[in-house]
Amino acid sequence: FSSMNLLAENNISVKAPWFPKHASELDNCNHLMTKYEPDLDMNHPGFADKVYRQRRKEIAEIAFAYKYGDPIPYISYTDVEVKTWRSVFKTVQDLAPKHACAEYRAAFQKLQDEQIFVDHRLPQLQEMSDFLRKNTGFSLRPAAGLLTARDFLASLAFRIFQSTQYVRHVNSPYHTPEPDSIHELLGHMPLLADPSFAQFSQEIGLASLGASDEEIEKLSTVYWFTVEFGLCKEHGQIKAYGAGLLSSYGELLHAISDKCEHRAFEPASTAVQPYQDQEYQPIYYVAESFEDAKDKFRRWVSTMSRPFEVRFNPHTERVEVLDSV
Ligand code: NLE
Ligand code: FE2
Repeated sequence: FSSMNLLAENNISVKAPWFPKHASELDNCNHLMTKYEPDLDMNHPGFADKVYRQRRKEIAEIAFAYKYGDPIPYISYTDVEVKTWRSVFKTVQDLAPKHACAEYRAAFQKLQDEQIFVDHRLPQLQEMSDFLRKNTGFSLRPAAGLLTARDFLASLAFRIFQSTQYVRHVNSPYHTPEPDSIHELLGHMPLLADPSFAQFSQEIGLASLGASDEEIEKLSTVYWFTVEFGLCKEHGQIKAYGAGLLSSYGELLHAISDKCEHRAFEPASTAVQPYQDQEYQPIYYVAESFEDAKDKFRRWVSTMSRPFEVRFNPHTERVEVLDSV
């Protein structure tokens, strides 16, 4: 970095949108999208269920009150919530050996060995956070719901994953359009424990810091088609690594069927592919491997217009901004 200088905090030559420089500043990155809320959306399976809506409020309050450094509050899940967990957990246990990528299968096994993944209770976010920290340095903070792309991606730069803590409605266990703790736990957590995948996730996050709205849109689209709905090759076969597939029995089977289109992952074209988040995806992108996805992603990110570079210092949990011109 000899040709680069640390930028002063108020350097006027850089007109980038505000972004967090330290993990504690993620306390300001919790803006929600108002989509699919059980209170607002008549099609939400919880819309007519007062008890469910009250429960969602209670758990959301925990996330709103959370501050950097706090232990993640323990949730005592109800019998209905545990029943929902168990039915999804069983389908993943059945399908993952055949259809999930090797990195997922390995971490899933580890989580079972450590008794974090068992069918009779939901893992707590704090124990999951401890598990991730040991494996890849990722950790969790509770989120009240679907966050804006800018806030969500920023946290990844710090190897922090903002995770919901409420459970989907018992009437729709096998697919939900909104994130919930079952999606986070079964979909995201195993891969965040894989070093190569963790690195890829953090790189998307770092690329998002101070990016323009247009670039955020592209990065979140790449995130959507990789981290959420990605497929990859393994010994000539197509396997799932996307969290939205691994937490949804319905969509996983759809994604590997001939009812959808498979395209090769190319960041430049993937980034501009429109998508919807209500129903199963009609198009999935297939990566050769995480290593290959990272290489392609790095090459593509280097064509972005941001006039500075960032690097994460894990000792201080601080993002350092480097002038690259
Ligand atoms: N469709 C996923 C599931 O049912 O688990 C959730 C996707 C969240 C983006
Ligand atoms: Fe997700």
